[in-house]
Amino acid sequence: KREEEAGNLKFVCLSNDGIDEHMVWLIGLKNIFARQLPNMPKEYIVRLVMDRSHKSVMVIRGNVVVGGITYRPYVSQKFGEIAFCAITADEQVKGYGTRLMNHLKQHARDVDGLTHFLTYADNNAVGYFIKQGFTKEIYLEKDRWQGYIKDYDGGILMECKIDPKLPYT
Ligand code: 1VU
Repeated sequence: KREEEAGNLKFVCLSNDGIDEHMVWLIGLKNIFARQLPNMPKEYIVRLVMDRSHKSVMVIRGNVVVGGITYRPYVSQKFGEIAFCAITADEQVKGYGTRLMNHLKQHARDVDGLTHFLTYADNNAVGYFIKQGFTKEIYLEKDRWQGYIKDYDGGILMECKIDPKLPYT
């Protein structure tokens, strides 16, 4: 059974490109975010997940979305802003969140050319982000990100430097 599940697992990174199957996955991810991030307005989640300047890395088992991370790459500034991150309730704390973040780092570095991530982490998710290499200190020069990401007082701004060489996956 375990092998079957492992074989069925895939990680994809995509945005709203009009392909039916991608749309179904993005809607599934939007529903996970809406449930797991109850403080976020649902309309705001839909808008960003469906926005073509955002991308989503998703973990898919069978053909069902288990979780994902939606981010906006600022290619000229070489950093990405993570907007939402969640795993469906009954699959949390099984390592999917970690694997997802590793796929995100690999894709962001190798496809988008990014060097850093910034995110406003929920208080209760700070521990998870620290384990993924994020810090509360922001080392990135302010002129690279100021004005790109908006101030938001519902969370803690955190940063992660993407290793230039490490194989993440
Ligand atoms: O490696 P270890 O076993 O030592 O640690 C695990 C796990 O125990 C730990 N961890 C956490 N630590 C503190 N607080 C937490 N809330 C928390 N969650 C997990 O981190 C290590 C990795 O665990 P994992 O890879 O098994 O993590 P999950 O698959 O459970 O994914 C983590 C998240 C946070 C995504 C998942 O638990 C989740 O969806 N939680 C509810 C929604 C949420 O809080 N999302 C993040 C909000 S912040 C945001 O979206 C804006 C960016």
